[in-house]
This record gives sequence, C-alpha cells and structure tokens, in this order.
Amino acid sequence: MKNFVPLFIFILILTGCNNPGGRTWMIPVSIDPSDLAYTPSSMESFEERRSQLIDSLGSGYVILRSADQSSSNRHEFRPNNYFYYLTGYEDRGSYAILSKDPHASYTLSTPPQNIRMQIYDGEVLDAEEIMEKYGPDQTVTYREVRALIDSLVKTGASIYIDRSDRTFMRDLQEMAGENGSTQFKHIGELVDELRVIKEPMEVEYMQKACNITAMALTNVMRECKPAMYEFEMEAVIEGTFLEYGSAMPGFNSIVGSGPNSTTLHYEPNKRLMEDGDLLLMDVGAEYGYYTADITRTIPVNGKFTAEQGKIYELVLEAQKAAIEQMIPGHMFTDANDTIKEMINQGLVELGLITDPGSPWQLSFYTIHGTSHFLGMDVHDVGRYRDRELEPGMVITIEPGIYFREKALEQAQEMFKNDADSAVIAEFIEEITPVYEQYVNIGVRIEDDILLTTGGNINLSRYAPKEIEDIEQIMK
Ligand SMILES: [Mn+2]
Repeated sequence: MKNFVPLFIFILILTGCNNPGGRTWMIPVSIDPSDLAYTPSSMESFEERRSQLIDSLGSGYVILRSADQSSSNRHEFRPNNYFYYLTGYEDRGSYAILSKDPHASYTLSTPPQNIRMQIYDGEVLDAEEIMEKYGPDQTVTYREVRALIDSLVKTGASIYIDRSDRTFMRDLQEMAGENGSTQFKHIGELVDELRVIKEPMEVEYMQKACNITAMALTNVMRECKPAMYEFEMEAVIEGTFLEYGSAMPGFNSIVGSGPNSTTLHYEPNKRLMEDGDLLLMDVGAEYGYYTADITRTIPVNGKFTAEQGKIYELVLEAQKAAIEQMIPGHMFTDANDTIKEMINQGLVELGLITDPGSPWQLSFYTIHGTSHFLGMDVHDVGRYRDRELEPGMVITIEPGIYFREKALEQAQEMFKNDADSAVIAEFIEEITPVYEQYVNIGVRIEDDILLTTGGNINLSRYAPKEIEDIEQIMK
C-alpha cells in the first residue's frame, strides 16, 4: 500500500493547482459500485429482519410484492421498499410470503418465466438461482403463488401488506371476496420501528448517497452563473448522481432561483437565473435504495448580497445549534425548538417580527417543520411524536426562511384563525418597508444527521454551507 502514497500526494497537488489561491474541497466518494454487491453479511441482515418480523407476527401472514412497472411512478423499475427491506430481492415480478409456519416461514415466487417479457426486460432468475442467492425456505412459481395467496386471504387470518400499494390491496380484497372476514393490516405496524434504526450497511449506503449529493451540489457551485437555466443546474446535479452510480434521485429535484427559492416544493426547474438571485437546491441521490436529502442555497453570481447574507447566516446559525441538540436522550422536538427560538430572535432584531411571543408571526416566515426521518423513503417511516432520539436514527435538520412576494397580501387569509385582522394589519404595515428589502429571498439549509451513542455524525458534512466556502468555490 506504501506505493500509493506518492501518487496520492501527486493527485492532491494536481487538484490544488485547479483551484489556485483557494483550498480544495475534497469529497471522499468513489465510482466503484462493488459496495452494492451481496455478501454473506448483507444476506444475514435481511434474514435477521425477517426473523424479528416473524417473532412479532402471531398467526397472520405477510404478503408483499416486488412491484411491477405499472405500480411504480418512477421511470425505472425499483422494488417496493418493504419487500426489498425484508428480502434483498431486486427484480420485478416476485412475491414474498412470510409466516410462523416452521417448514415454510419464507416463500419467494419465481418471476413469470415468460419469453416475451424476457425479450423486452431481460432474463430472470430461475428457482434454483433464487434459492441460492436469497435463501427462502421454498420457491413457488408465479402461477402457484397466485393460488397460494388466493387461499391465504380466504382463511380469515390477519394479512399484512403494504397498504400504500393500492393496486395490490384492491387485488387481494377482490380475492378475499365481499364477505371475507380477512383483515388487511399495514406491514408498517411490524416493520417501521425496525426501519427507524439504521444498521451499519444502511448507514454506509446513506453516507455514500450523501457524498454523491455533496459532489453534485459542489459541482453546481463551480458551474453556476447568471443567464443559465435552472434545468442546467438540475442536469449538473442528476448527471453527477449517475456518474457516481446513483441510478436515480430519491425524489424530484427542487432547483429554484429568485422567486422560486420561496416555493417550498418547486419542481418545474425552468427559469432563466438572473444576476442577484439566490438558488435553492433540495436534492438527494439514491444509493442502494437509500436516499440523501440535502438542501443548499447559493448566490447565482457567486456572492451573497448583504440582505441575503443576513438571512443565510440566521438560518445557518440556527441549523448548527439544532444539530448540536441531536443527541440520544433529547426529544425529537428539541432541535426544532432551538431553531424556532433562534430564528424568532433574529427576525425580531431585523425588524421583521413585531411580537416575539407570537408563533404565527414566526410561521409567516418559516412555514414548514424542520425534521423528518430519512432512509429508503425520503420522508421515512416511523413515529415522530413524543419520542426520544436514539442511536441509529437518521434525521434531517432543515430550517428555512422565505420572503414570498405575495405573502404580505395573503397574511390576513393565512392567519385568520390565529389573530384579529386589526392585529395582522398592524403587523403587515409595520414590517412592509423592511420586508421589501428581502422579497424573493428563500433560504433553506438541510443536513442529514446520524444519531450515535452520545452524539451524532453529519452525513452531509461534505456539502459546503459556510458563506466563505461557497463564495470561494464559486470564484
Ligand atoms: Mn427534507
């Protein structure tokens, strides 16, 4: 390994040369996708999840399907999250049945061996290959599994399914018949709490998803300039995802400049960016079916204006303080309370909040919640309310402040249940001259935080967020 050291230093010097005068922003991410290959230890994880699930199953059955093209709203096939979490099986056209039956607690069906489908979609595994790779107790054919499911849903036992797969639920309800006593329960009841605590392999994928996303955002910082379109930045982002082996984004990329930075879920990404705009990017690469979710806000021309800088620093300081609250034993809501307190204080100082004790004035600017679980789903499963943070959770921290042009005229309607109209009118009148300096500024900063014993690790730490770093990279 010694031989690599001089080479490494040489690469460091080379990359340093590309960025004279500034420090190089290094992101440790490799293109090599061999980390996605199944190993005996990754197969053990899937087995361990199934055995935990079966322990809590009682006399019911779990019936899941890998999803087919038509049930997926994505362009490419991607397995159902619950199905994949419990099986590790990645192809279309298979069903999994789990039960306490000691002889056949885990059944996988082979996909339809349909030659025409194979011509279009490629070859599929046969029973022997499935037994070897995924280790079920038995395999059954596609035809047999339909008959088996048909008999199970008529037994009256509890059937656990992914209730968000509506097509499949309707299909099973039809099989059970009008008068069937079968209860279709949500598989999440048994699995979601397992999914909340991430295992080392899951963390590894999420770290890589975050590193790829950090690379994408840094590439935008290098490419971005006025008179480019938002979709060109989207292309840089999703192009980088593909370049590093992320097959698809974990959710639709939000790339909003100027007024669009104030639209929370802006997705058209069509606008021509102007000098003086902010650009807000809320994006995430998916890797190994786990997604990142990182937001960065940058000045299109490479330099924050004084007003943009003030709002940015306020969001950033609140976000950093909130991340420090992400410690096992703290409540899920502690970080959010810190954010509210700091942003409230900052907006009072800027003359944008006239009553520091008024939650509706704060929500006039901040609007949305600031945390969610992250995992296979971008808003991942699990119970949020009234719970303590635990090691292994991955949670986003994403405060934002938004100055929508229309917000002033919509305030009466928005807060009619929170305050008297005379109070709202007074607030609007008082803040208007200040508000106008900030119109079309939208700032959100989002990181993905892994809880560890006694602390946390910021998985998205390689995505630059200090003003100084962003401006340096954009030079
Ligand atoms: Mn988020």
